[in-house]
Order: sequence, then C-alpha cells, then structure tokens
Amino acid sequence: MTVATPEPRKKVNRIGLETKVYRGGKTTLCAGCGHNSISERIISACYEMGVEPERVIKLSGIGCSSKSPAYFLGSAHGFNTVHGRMPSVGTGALLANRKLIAIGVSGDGDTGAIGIGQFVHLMRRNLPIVYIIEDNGCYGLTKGQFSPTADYGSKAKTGVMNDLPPIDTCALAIELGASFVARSFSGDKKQLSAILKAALSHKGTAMLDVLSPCVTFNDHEGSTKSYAYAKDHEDPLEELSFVPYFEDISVDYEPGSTQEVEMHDGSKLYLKKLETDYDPMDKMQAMRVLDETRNRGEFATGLIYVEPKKADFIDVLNMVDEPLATLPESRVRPSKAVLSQLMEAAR
Ligand SMILES: Cc1ncc(C[n+]2csc(CCOP(=O)(O)OP(=O)(O)O)c2C)c(N)n1
Ligand code: SF4
Ligand SMILES: [Mg+2]
Repeated sequence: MTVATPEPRKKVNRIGLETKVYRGGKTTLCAGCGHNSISERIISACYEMGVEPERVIKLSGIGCSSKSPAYFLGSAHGFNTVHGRMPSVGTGALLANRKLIAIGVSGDGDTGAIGIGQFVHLMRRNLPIVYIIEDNGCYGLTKGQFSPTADYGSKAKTGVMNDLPPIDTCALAIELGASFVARSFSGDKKQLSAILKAALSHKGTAMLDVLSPCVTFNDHEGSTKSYAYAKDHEDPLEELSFVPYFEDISVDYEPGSTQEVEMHDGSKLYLKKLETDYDPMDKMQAMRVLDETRNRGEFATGLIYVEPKKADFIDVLNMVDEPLATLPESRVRPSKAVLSQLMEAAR
C-alpha cells in the first residue's frame, strides 16, 4: 500500500489568503525603478494586515508611478484616472461606498504640477485614503523633465540646473489638514512597511511622500533624488515599530524614549526617538523640522505628523453606512408629501 505524502501547508495570512492573491501583473517599469520596491511593500503590507483585496479600490493618475497599481492587488477594483485627477474620482468612489479601502498612487508630477489643485482639496477634506506620492523629482514617463518637487540647484541628466524652489508635499499636506503625513524612501524596507501598515489603520487622509529614484533619468551625480543621495541624506526622525490590533505583542521600551500612537482600529505605532525629542502630534514642530532638514540639504523621514482622532470627510458629511447603490428608492427619493411640503415652503 502506498501512503500519499501530504501536500505542504500553504502559508496564508489571518484571512486565509496566500501572498500571490496580493500580487498584480508583471511590472513593465525599468528594472531598479524605486516604484517597483514600493509596489512590493504595498503587497506585503496588505498581506500582513489581512486586507480583503476585493474591498480595495486602487486609484492613480498618469505617469510611471500611476501605472504601478497594475502591479499589486490584481483582484482589487482599479481606476486609472486622467492626469492629476485621482482625488476627485476617489472622493466620488468613497462617498458612493464608504466600505471601500482606497489606495491611491500618484507621482510628484501628477500631484505637484497638473494635479496640485485637486491635491489641495483632498488634503483639506481628510478623505479616508492612503495617498502615496512616488517622488523621483522628475516626469519619468515623459523622459525626465524637472517636476515641482525637484530641489533648487539639482542637476538634470543633461547638466541643466533646476532654478526653481521645490514644493514640499508633506509641509503642504500638514498645513492643509491631512491627519497622517509621512515621508520615506523606497530603499528603506523596514520604515516603509511600518508606515504603510499604520496608514492602512488610519481613518482619514494618510499622505505618504516616498522618495523613489528614477534610475533612467534622475539617478546621477548632482541629482538630489538619486539612490546615493537618498542613502546619504535620509534623516529618520524615529525608529518605527507597528503592532496590528489583531496581534498580542508587547513591546519593551524605556519610558520617555518611546512614544505610543494608537491608531483608529486599535493598532499601535511605537516611535523610538532618535537624537531629537520629536513629537509627531506637534504641528509647529513638524513644520519647523521639515524646514530645517530641507535647509541642511537633508530629508526627514518617518511619521512626520499624525492626528489619529480627527473626523474624516465621510463622517463630516454624515453619509449612510450602506453603499449608495444598494439603497432602495424609498431612501434616496423624497416622498410626494415631502416634496409638496418643500414646494409650499419655497413659495
Ligand atoms: C493632460 C496631460 N498633460 C500632460 C501629459 C504628459 N505626461 C504624462 S506623464 C507626465 C508626468 C509624470 O510625472 P510623475 O507624475 O512624476 O510620474 P513619474 O513618471 O515620474 O513616475 C506628463 C507631464 C498627459 N499625459 N496628460
Ligand atoms: S523612466 Fe524612471 S520612473 Fe519611469 S519606470 Fe523607468 S526608472 Fe521608473
Ligand atoms: Mg515623478
């Protein structure tokens, strides 16, 4: 008698799904592009958090960065909008169905240039979305022109110098009211993973500016968005550890050296302070540190600002719990009697 060898047990997450469910199509971006590393981190963060892919809506604009939603969460909903218009499409989608989990991927050009008006209103509304800017300081898709996040004095591959000051998307987002603002680097696996998981646990706009070098057009000497520059000038504000609400892990830390931030779903983010006494709930300090590090030619990374309890746009508008498309006519159309009353009142 032959005994069948049991199939090796497949590794699954807390909702019984394998990693492959969180993958998307094969990337068509250049080998070594920072955007590919960010897609990998999104895949692992969603797998580890046990995010249900069919509840996710992936949104983007136009650019190499905006192509990346095709490379993760293949079974999620997706909407590749017109250049810079992801915020309005996302707003519509989330108002129509508040049960969706929105992950938006944009570029520094898509957000900082053509989409800046939409970005501004998204931040002030605190719409519940994880909004990622894959920041390479150039328009990668159209062959590397300077974008609005390119630093003053940085050099293009052609040797041309950028003579305009940059827009700091983190400072802008904080100023406008975003309730979770972070900056990271595509090459910093540990920090980016913790930030992404915390962003997925946040209720409100989580704006992540992730330095993501363009190896084809902006990875040379004189660029301030190259891998070499980022590695040498990254200034982490804190060491981040994320503990999801469904895991019972206790973190040992010396009182005074670590700050605990409780996210909306009960997950915890532990911020081990590095050389400065940084408090990400202090808006003025956040703005000052962004300014100081920029003046030193460095870039501060980590959780820059958080306001975990701020009401989001869906609550402010007092939207119903159910997706609008599922509501019966009796709940979306006023009755004849109510309409007549309104007409009377308007006379
Ligand atoms: C309305 C419109 N204007 C201009 C373009 C040309 N265009 C395509 S992508 C892009 C910029 C992309 O830069 P970014 O968002 O930084 O993405 P990256 O390619 O660097 O990831 C531009 C200007 C366009 N597609 N549509
Ligand atoms: S051109 Fe630049 S941004 Fe676009 S895929 Fe290639 S490396 Fe990435
Ligand atoms: Mg870009």
